[in-house]
This record gives sequence, C-alpha cells and structure tokens, in this order.
Amino acid sequence: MEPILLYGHPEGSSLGLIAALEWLGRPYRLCRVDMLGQMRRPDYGRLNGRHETPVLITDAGRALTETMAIASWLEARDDERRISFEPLTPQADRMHQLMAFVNTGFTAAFAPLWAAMEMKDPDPDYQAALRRFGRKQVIARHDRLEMMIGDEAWLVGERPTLADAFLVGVARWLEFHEVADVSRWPRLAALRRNLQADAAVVYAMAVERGEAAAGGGACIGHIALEDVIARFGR
Ligand SMILES: N[C@@H](CCC(=O)N[C@@H](CS)C(=O)NCC(=O)O)C(=O)O
Repeated sequence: MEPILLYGHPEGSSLGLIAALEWLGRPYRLCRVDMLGQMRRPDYGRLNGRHETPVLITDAGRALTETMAIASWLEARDDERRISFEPLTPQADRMHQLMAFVNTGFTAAFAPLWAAMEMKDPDPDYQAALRRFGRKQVIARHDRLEMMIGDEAWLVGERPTLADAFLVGVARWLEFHEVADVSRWPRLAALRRNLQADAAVVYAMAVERGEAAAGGGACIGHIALEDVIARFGR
C-alpha cells in the first residue's frame, strides 16, 4: 500500500510534509484532520495517543508519529536523493542539524503564543505574560536561524530538502501570531519567498485550505479519517 500522511489543519506544521512528499515524487495518500475537532476525540488516540498531527501510516500499515521519525522514514526511502543527501556527507549532517533546530527550539518558541490563544478559561494577565514571553522567544529563535542560513537558495543547497519542509509549515506562524515582520531577517525572508513560490508548497497550501488542487501527480487522493482509524487504529 501507499503511505498515508495525516495532516492537521488549520495552520499545521504537517503542511511541510505534504510538500516533502510532492518533492519525493512517490505515490502517497492524504488524510485531513481537523485539529480543533477530530483530533481531540478519543478515537483519534488509536492513531496517536498524544492527539497530535502529523501521523504517517507506513506502507506496512503502521501508524508512525513524530515529525522527526516520519522524516527519517522518508529519508531512508529517498533512493534518488530528492529531499535529502547521501548519508555520511556534510550536507546530510547540516540538513539534520537544521531539521533538529527547527523541530525543537524554533517550533517550541511559539508554544506560549498558542497557549495564550487556545486558553479555555481566558485569563488576560496570564495571556499577556505568555504573549510577551512567546514573542521574545520567537524573535530570539529567528535571530539564531538567520545566523544559520547560508548564501544558498534553500536551507541546504540549491534544492529544497526535508529541512525546508520542516520550516515552511511553522515559519508562517510569525505572521499568524503577529510577532514581527519577516523583513527583519533578510536571509529568512528570501528563503520564505522561495518556499512560497515553490509548486509543491503552493499545492500543500491549497490542500490545507481544503481546495481541490492538482499537484505533481504523486498524491493518489484523500482517505477519510474515520476509515484510517478503522483500518489502522490500535
Ligand atoms: N513533537 C511532535 C509535535 C507535533 C505537534 O505539536 N503538532 C501540533 C500541530 S502543528 C499539534 O497537533 N498540536 C496539538 C493541538 O493543536 O492540540 C512532532 O514533531 O510531530
């Protein structure tokens, strides 16, 4: 069977994995998950007990969670090195370094802003403190990322890789949470322009908006979440 990527909407980090699957070019399916509704229901826990997206149903029918693990799964199957690099090369090391930075500190910096936004019983003082702390963290992590970006068109080299996939879904949270203008970080701004113009990213964003978009042809179609849970849930 083809792997199935469960992606979350709205504003999911899993957007980048849709782009990565497009860049990879191997047949895959998608499953749309409403993070504010479906993902919180008990039966979703049969796929991911932490009630998070993304989840990849592998070609063996196993539910694989955690973005890093899903990326490793894809990288191991990237025989033509479309989204990764030969193991043991400096480029592979740099790609893993950037993936780790984006998936940990950079992504986590937004957590206080999400917590402030999603608070069930609004507490204005606490929310204001979370926002102040979150903004400071996000700006600091952007400063560090800016230092890590080189002169190349993408995070590592002259083609998009898994590192760019990790970044694209999360980077837009800067505007979503109205933290700062990306022009403050010129290298990141240029990289994000490249990402936004990329056909696979354009496709992934259309998919996330729920539009019937035409991608590069690797996506065979969508499967309903209920069916995925019934077939692959534990
Ligand atoms: N460590 C996980 C984190 C995944 C994660 O935080 N996903 C977000 C969406 S981008 C989520 O599902 N959050 C739970 C929620 O929104 O309730 C990974 O890297 O895959």
